[in-house]
Amino acid sequence: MKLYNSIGPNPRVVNMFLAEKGVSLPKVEVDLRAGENRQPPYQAKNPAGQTPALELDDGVVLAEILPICEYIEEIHPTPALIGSTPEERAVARMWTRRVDLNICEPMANAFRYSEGLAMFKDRVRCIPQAADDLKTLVQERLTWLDGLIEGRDFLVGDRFTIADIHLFAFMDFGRMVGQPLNPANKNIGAWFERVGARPSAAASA
Ligand SMILES: N[C@@H](CCC(=O)N[C@@H](CS)C(=O)NCC(=O)O)C(=O)O
Repeated sequence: MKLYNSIGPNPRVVNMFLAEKGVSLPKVEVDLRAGENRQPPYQAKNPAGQTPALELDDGVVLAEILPICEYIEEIHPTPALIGSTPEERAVARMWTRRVDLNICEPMANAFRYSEGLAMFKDRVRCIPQAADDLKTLVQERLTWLDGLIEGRDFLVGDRFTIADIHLFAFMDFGRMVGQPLNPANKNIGAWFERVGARPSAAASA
């Protein structure tokens, strides 16, 4: 098994997930800036032309970070980062989907359409005029989340999960590329510090 890895928040999610599991995998570095991911032979492995991808020993290639993490959780169930019961897993998946759809995806698109435009304009359809609205939408959703996590250590109560990893990796990226944390969101600020202090955050940076 090997991980096609690169810079960027998506590979970081998988790397942080692996670090929390105490699992290390052979890695092949893909040069995103040079566009290696958008050409053969990498594109034959992941037709979406994105990283990361996990190649299994039988040659099957998994792309998309959430299925990759689900697979890792199944073969390395402890510590559970999705859950140990059907209910725990469903709750973690619910929060992961909330942060993905409401925050991570619009944040990534806002980056592609603004600070990342020079890199992305010839790769994907870019909508520069949407960038500011997407950034505002992300901040609105983070403020919504700030209220929801009042009194909690992590997104799913006192349990550290994939939802925390997903949101942390994107927010840590966003703050470096024109989407800073809003200091008024005190709960999110404290949560960000708490997750950032985990050894897996440094190990995956
Ligand atoms: N939905 C994909 C997103 C993957 C993605 O956007 N990866 C970025 C790196 S963070 C990438 O490959 N960017 C370069 C490009 O799209 O050319 C996933 O879940 O893995």
